[in-house]
Amino acid sequence: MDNAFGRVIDRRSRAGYAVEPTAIAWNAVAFRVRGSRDAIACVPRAELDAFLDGLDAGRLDQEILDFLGTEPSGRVLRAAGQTRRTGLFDELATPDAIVPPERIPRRGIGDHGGGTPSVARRDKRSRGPRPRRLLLAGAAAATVVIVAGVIVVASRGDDKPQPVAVGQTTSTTTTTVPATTSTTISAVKPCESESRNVVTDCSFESPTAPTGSFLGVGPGEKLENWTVGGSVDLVNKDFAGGYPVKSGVQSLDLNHNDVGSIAQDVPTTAASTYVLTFSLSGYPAAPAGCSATEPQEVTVVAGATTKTFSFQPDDAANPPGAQRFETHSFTFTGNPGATSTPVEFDGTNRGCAGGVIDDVSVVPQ
Ligand SMILES: [Ca+2]
Repeated sequence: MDNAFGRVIDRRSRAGYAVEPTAIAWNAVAFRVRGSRDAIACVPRAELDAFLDGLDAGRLDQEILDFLGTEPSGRVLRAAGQTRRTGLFDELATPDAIVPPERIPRRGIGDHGGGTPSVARRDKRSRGPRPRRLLLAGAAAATVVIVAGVIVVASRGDDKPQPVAVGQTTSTTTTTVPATTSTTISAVKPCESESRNVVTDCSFESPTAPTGSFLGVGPGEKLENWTVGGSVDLVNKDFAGGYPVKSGVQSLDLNHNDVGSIAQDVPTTAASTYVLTFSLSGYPAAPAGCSATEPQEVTVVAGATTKTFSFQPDDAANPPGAQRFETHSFTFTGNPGATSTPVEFDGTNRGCAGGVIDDVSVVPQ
């Protein structure tokens, strides 16, 4: 990717230290700095390009190496209020510490690393030693490109929640696929190999979530051709030791920290019949480490047709994310008098996890 977000994702190795993102929010990015010791560099969105340019050009080397050369002194990044200027910290309290509170109405996936207790420990009024500020020449002129959304990335090794269920299904076709693990995920994306498929970004492979983690995308933001409502997560197949992904390396969880939805207009011929197909899975609630609910339900709207689907995860799966996918299909009619029809997926589970979908296709019947 050629935007700031793509630049953020890259791991950067410098002489004596390396930098990689550990948490990305719409307002700021927290980078893990690994050298003679670990540290955190927090960069507000408007200073991202200047920070990365300075990093790549070596202008920040001395300052960062000096910081790594000092003993940790309790400079903990624990609240969004600390993200307004680029700074160096000794540690990051929780993955979502940099997210403004209005973006986290309840515990979200980004919290997994710390679990509820650590979230409880997060106290925005806490005051510790001030962070070391990094001097960024030209920061004010830096861009505002952003990222494909209000993004929240969890750090590696986080847990992930989810649930699911037993439920009535109104699909006209339901196929149960054997349990999928990260080692058996298909590299072939069926939705992409179907040349008649009119859905763009059908396998949720872009933008790229960090390996072993996920990206949260916020309300009103675009996910390639999908428009996001609420908040959702693009999740890598290796998250939490293995996460439900049908094909490629990512799937979409219709809940980041509350219900989320995605929608796109697909080109259709008026009054023609189309078949919408997608695969549904979910993460069991118990190991989620957050307020996940079961079963997981997803409502799909295509033109004038609305269907609700439910998924019951295997609570005994090991790892918990080794879940099957169930493939559902139903028919709908292209918008009369129009050349496109809106297709929307709505997660309805509250808490911090929802239905997991992958491989969406819409083809003429
Ligand atoms: Ca995929």
